[in-house]
Amino acid sequence: ATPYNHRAVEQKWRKIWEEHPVNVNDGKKPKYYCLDMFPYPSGNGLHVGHWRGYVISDVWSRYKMLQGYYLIHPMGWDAFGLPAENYAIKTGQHPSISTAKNIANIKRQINEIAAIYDWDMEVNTTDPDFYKWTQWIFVQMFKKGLAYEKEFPINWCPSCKTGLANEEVVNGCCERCGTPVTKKNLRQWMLRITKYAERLLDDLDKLDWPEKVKKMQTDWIGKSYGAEVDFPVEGREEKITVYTTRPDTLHGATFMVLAPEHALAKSLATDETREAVEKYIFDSSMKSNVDRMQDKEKTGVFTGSYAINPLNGKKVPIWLSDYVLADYGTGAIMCVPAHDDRDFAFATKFNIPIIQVIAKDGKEIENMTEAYTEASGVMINSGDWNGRESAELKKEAPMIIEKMGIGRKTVNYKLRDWVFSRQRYWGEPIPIIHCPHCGNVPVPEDQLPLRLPDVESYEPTGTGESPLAAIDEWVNTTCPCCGAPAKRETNTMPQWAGSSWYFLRYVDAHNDKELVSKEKADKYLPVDMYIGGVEHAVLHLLYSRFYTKFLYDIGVIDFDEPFHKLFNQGMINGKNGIKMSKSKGNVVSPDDLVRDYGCDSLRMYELFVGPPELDAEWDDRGIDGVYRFLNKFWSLVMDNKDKTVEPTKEMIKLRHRMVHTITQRLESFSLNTVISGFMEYNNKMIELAKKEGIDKETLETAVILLAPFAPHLSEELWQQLGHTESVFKNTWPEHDEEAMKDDEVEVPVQINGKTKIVISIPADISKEDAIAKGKEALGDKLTGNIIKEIYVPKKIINIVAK
Ligand code: ANZ
Ligand code: ZN
Repeated sequence: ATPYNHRAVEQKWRKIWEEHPVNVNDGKKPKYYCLDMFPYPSGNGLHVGHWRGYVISDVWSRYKMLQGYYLIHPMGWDAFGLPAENYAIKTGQHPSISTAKNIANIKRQINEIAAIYDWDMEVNTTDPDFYKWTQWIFVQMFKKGLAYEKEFPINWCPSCKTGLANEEVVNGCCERCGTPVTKKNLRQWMLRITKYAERLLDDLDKLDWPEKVKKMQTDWIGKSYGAEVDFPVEGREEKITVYTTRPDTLHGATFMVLAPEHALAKSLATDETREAVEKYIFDSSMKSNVDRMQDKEKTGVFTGSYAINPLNGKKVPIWLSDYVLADYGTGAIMCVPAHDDRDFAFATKFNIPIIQVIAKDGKEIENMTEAYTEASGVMINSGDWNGRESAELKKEAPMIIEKMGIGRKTVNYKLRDWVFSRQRYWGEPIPIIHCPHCGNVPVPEDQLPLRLPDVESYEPTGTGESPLAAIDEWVNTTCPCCGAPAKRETNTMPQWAGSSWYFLRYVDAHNDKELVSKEKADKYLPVDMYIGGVEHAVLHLLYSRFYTKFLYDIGVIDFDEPFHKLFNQGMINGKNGIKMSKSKGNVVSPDDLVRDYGCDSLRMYELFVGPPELDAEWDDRGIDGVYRFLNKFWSLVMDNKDKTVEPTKEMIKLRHRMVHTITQRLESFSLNTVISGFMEYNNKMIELAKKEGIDKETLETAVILLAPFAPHLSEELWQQLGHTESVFKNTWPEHDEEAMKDDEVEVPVQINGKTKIVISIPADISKEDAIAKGKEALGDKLTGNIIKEIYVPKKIINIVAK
């Protein structure tokens, strides 16, 4: 028969699919929306690691198609952002030109995967027809009071020369370039994501997401329950309010610490402390939050003032220290060194008394060497709270404090409002006009998109203004409200803006009246399965959920969670587990592998390298094994397709077992074992074909099962089996439990040729198992030394003994 020629087969079917798409919407099928995290079109193209996620999503998509769904499987480009802009700075080429080039190349590479993307749905975040709606959403948020301006010290990357959101700071460094982040006082646009904190937290319950990702979001939102307590300041009118999650320890508060930025910080200084206090405040202003939170030698300064513990009237010194953050809680804390690690370190360093208020194992510790941080044990040194359980009191104390009028019960979130402006060029202009009379006025909706103008120089100014600020004719405009001369906002949006809602646009990508029509949104949204890297567990996924909830609230869509199910694939690394990157010189390009082995082999090898949710190391040589499998399967089908073989029980059993195994592994996303399953069953089929032949239905079933994985080869073999329609017009095979069962046969068990008992055993049982069952049935009838054991398959078990 004709040998497998991957090039000819793949070329042939690409062409046929182009002319006759296999994923058609007949208006009757239910929809299934399978989404890939869309790529950033960088100049480096795709490597085999990028393929992995796209292959996984395509296999899943084709499987869903075979289950009878109309598939929504779009692709687009997340194309604003720093790399394109940095490239423009280096080469003087407009980012739109390099971006278009990169997109063309990556699109070519993506097409090599043979994923059934619907390119009619393609979006590009830098396309004015797209970012018109990114700006429109911003205007709606502005109108609802969710977008606001604020001047405050933000995270600043001195290398990228732009402000960053908290989410973009990783271990104190810029997420993009790794430069340590500093602080800069800048006027910013902010999005009030904190207003959605509660819903973002609660609704995680609705989602079929990996627990790990849910936990990361939960921690990021960081809800905590506690109390605010008002401490009077000695000799002053004002009180200082602290936030604590451990009001049970109130009797153990021996000092108080304020963030250096606290409104009262400066004024608490006395003549003796003023110089030191002011110096400390200035030094702290230069440090980033992350630096301040990291575990290191505590620093601080005594203000010279005292607060009064409202519970027991004790005087406590007020310090400033940068381990207290200005923008969390109230920016002031009561310090209980006996029960908090940071307070303990601080008190030890500055010789502040430590008072234990919770007994550990029923005792007061003699010389504390570390804080006892658990809320478990009996209260001591705590006035009339003595003897109570700390865990209980922790819950009850907020109410007690409230009743006493010295504080109140509160809830706090770690989540901060989202710093939404960037002082860079290559992003969506923020559609706001600053009018001296009317204040901030949004660009009227019928004037959107507000197009990004061309500039001569892309260089960030470093002054905290974007390069747009240098274009007078763009900046100077008139107020849409009163007509007075006014100025445009010159900051641009962060890269996350477009990716926060792009998945909604795909299903109505050409609509110039609405972001998405109600009709299409109802029919095709939300996303059923979202596939992408775990690195987006917080940023992108949190922002998308926020945008979706907002658009739900203003009636654009009628669901409030964007992604029902989420799958995170692991990374593919180069040899020795080193991340694939151009700079490391270990990038494997899919192009050569596709040429030498074919797309189908590479698709299957991408899955074969290991469990899809785990990182895997790439080794080109492994693809041979998959290639060999496809060749063997090809020959099996080609050699047997024209023989008329009546299906035997054996063949039927094998077919149902194969369907069962493959489906079960696919359903549980164990895609690597699906591939090894195919290899095993292929060998079994080959063996059977040699012995008694193989029936057509079994071959056909195997071809359908393989179709999501090796679509070209499956189409060809399906045709070779005599069909004229695409293999994807089939429905996914189902298995029958009964048919999977082994046949039982009755066999006599003999001792020295005399039948002692008759037992029932599986027809295809091994010799060893049959003998074992026979001996077991004989029990103590069997005596003497066993000389010989005989099993004539399906006929007789005979034990010869003396
Ligand atoms: C007294 C106390 C006693 C505390 C004790 C802890 C243990 P989470 O869970 O993170 O909300 N805190 C409050 N505001 C702070 C700020 N702006 N910067 C740094 N630390 C701050 O933790 C809240 C706890 O962290 C609060 O409870 C407070 O210290 C501290 F045995 O108050 B605690
Ligand atoms: Zn005006």
